[in-house]
Amino acid sequence: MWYDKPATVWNEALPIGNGRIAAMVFGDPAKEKLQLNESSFWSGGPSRNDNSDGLKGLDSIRYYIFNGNYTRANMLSNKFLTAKQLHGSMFQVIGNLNLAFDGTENYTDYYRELDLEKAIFTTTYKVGNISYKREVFTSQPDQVIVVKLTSSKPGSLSFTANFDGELQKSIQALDAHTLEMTGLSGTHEGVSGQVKFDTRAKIINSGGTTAVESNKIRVSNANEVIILISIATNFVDYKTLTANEVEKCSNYLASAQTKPYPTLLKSHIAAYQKYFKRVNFDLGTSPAAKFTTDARIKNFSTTSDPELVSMYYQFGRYLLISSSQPGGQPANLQGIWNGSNNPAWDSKYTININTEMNYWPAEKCNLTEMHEPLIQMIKELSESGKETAKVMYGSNGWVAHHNTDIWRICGVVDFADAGMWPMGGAWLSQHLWEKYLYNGDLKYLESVYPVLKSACQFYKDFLIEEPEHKWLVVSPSISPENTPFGHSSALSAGTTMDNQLLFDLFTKTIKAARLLKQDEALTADFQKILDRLPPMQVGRFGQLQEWLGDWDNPNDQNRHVSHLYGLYPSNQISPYTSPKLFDAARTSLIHRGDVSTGWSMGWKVNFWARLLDGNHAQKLIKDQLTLVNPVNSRFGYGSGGGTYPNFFDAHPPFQIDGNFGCTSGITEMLLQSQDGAINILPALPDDWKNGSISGLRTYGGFDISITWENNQVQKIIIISHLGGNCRIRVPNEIDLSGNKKLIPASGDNSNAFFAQVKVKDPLISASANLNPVTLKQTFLYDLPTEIGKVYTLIHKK
Ligand code: FUC
Repeated sequence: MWYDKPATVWNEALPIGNGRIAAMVFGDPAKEKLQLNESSFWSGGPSRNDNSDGLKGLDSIRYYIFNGNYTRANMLSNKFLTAKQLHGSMFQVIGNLNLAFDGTENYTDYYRELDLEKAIFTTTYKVGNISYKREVFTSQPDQVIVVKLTSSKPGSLSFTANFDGELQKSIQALDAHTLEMTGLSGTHEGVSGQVKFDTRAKIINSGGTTAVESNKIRVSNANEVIILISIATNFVDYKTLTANEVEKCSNYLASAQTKPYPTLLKSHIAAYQKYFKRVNFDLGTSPAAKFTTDARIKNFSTTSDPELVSMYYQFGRYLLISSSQPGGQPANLQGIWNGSNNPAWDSKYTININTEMNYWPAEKCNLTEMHEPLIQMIKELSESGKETAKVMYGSNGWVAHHNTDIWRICGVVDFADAGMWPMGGAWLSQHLWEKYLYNGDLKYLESVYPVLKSACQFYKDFLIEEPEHKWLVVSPSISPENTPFGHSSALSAGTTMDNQLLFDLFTKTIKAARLLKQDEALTADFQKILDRLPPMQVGRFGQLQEWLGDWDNPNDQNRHVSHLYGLYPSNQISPYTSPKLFDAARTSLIHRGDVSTGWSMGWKVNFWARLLDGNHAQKLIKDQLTLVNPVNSRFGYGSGGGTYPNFFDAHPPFQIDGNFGCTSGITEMLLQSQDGAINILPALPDDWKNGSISGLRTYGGFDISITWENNQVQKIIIISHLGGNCRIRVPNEIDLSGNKKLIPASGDNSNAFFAQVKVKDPLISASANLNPVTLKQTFLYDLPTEIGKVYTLIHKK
């Protein structure tokens, strides 16, 4: 990624981070700015938001929903269920480190880049005939941000360094080499800010002098300067703020400053590349690639620039490695990069799609370690949400609604039509099982099983019988942030997504219990619940119904496509085992349209990949890679989504889920493993004629590398980490290398990680016209594998 101008606004600056600390770097020759974040710096402090009046209203709300008085149900939900005071805290800003350079106004030969292979920001420029260079990276092993300033002529580095920040309490120069800023997070919704931070910049110069100028440091005539930035807070965990931020901050610095720059650099690159290098992706290049990244985004819809897709894909992996590291906080709505103390949607965790989307690439893009902070957050929510379940609904188990934050709030936020969705825990819990399908690790499964079980226990108590079919349904609830056609409120019972989520939750929990040989009697109860969930329904327009009633409007272009959760990320809808649902899902998606908010388009790339339509998936990538004015940060809920010059996804405003969603979708176009086999190039667009991708991970622990030419698979390399049958579906016939024959697949796949789900047959409206599902020819093979062995498959001669 490179540019020929410095960033003038935030959406042009480039992100670096190590999962805990991060910066947006602007690269202005005269006035460098590093806008700093730390992942635990949130407003307020440990707090809860359960409305304890819940039980006073629950029965009436349910009564009004079943009797079609949605207005009344909505009013009572807001009164008895919505949080009274706390709607979530805000992820906030540490401040800026500013470097003002002397005599740099008239520079030439400007260049700015973010090297995704090494996770290093670099800018170079000339003043007169002196060349200057700045390199910036965030070290994970050393927990500091490192800046290196060099120039071609000794003695030509002169600048002033200072900190500023809206939430600062003190700024001072501790000595002629060390700046310090301390601060406290903001008070929000009546909870006083309790997160304290300490940040320090250590300026190490060779040649020249340094001096304190009030609370700044002045560097004069240096040959080379290294600046180490350390940040720490008093955060220990979501209940505890007792760490000593000053000690932590100075310890990181003390340890880093004992190491020479090349050592810091080397360990940074090694730690980053351990993850990044697992996947290589090549779609070829084109003349379009010689332009700056912002120009390429601008030209993308009118030129052929396949390399921009592979770069955007790797940028998604870069962002996940940089914003989500074991032991830290999960990536929030903006990952870890936020420049405002009152950010959009508080930059918190929206768990009715956005947080889950952040982690869609984790396993399949071979970044399983990056998934860990989310798994940890789910464990914490299961503790916090247990009290919510008791206090609000008198139920066992745990529940979370549509948002959470660093304090792991689980109540209903905002207002009922958005927040009254007791399914956040059910969706997040899918990640617990999903991870197991990739790693096959029973010890891991055992560690998360109590969370799955407790999630089921909540619904065991909370589900009620719906009067018409006697199905068990969730009520009150919504289909995230969408209102049925003609209804006065979004509130309803038994929405399609809720039913699909519960189908998955109970199915997976029962499977886990069996594998772990636990809870036989309880899982028998769970099975009875499973049997009484509503089936999916196909409505009068041939669409997959979003609600229990046939209330969809074919002109509804809401950004959420919640009822297609069953298509992606779940695997309840398959062209092979449920073609009618497959067709109905496609009809629903066509009704929803393409262009939307950033994350919605990212989701649709995954949908079209699952619908095996590579050209339509590519169309959505084009829609998403539409350049959005970096100054435009106003909320948009319809069209207007796209990509900022710095490759960040524009909802608008910036929201990182779109980046991760699209990275996931591109993977789904090339490789899928949810439908009984490993499907190679299931949705390859006609345009991506030649290419290769290596190191992707599938269910059952296989690493897959694919090379294709003229849209045909040439070579597949499979590394088997768990052994077992490897069933593969390919668009053309293949053989084992060394002239060995592959066996055509027969019967069910013996590999349990690939077991297909059996959903109930859908109910289909008498007015629905379904379209036939025609599929391209594919070839299906079985390859028995052994742990640790590598297998090479090649195009059949
Ligand atoms: C949900 C979405 C919005 C936005 C917000 C953070 O409310 O409906 O589009 O992504 O989360």
